[in-house]
Amino acid sequence: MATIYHNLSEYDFNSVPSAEKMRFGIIMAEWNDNITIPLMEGAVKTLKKHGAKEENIIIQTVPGSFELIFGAQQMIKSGKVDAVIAFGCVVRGDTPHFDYICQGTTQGLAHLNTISDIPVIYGLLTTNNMEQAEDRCGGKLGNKGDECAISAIKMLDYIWKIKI
Ligand code: DLZ
Repeated sequence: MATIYHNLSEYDFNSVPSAEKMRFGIIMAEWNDNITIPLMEGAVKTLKKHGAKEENIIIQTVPGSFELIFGAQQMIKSGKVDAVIAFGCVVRGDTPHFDYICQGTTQGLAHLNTISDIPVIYGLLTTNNMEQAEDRCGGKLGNKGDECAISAIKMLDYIWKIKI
């Protein structure tokens, strides 16, 4: 979580393993794409900064955050990626819809993590307003896309190490 004490883009560069041999799938929701595009761009930039190759980063879109679950599942099934990063942004509205989408998407992505061997990184922003989302996609609290990219690299490194 981003706070005034924690910027989403700050991390210890030297603690991050090389991503040179890693393959990433990024899936992003079209809803609120003023937020999800910067999240995706932040992730791509950070993955490349740590050695990921352009040809090893697949990017796909789905209509809304709720579809991230199915989209991520299909990416896993494709066998073309080692990790999936899912980006969405749900902004609270006047009805309980916000809660259903947030809970459904979160539970769906969590479930994928338990049933497959591929880590699914949680890049869903759930905010009370658009300003809070802007703060977290390259604004004053950094970019959650950066944080997700680092998590993806570290989880793959973790898996590859315990398989040895
Ligand atoms: C319907 C809907 C609403 C109201 N709000 C959002 C949102 O803030 N962010 C988002 O990513 N998607 C939203 N959606 C769309 C749903 O995620 C989904 O695409 C539709 O309910 C169709 O399944």
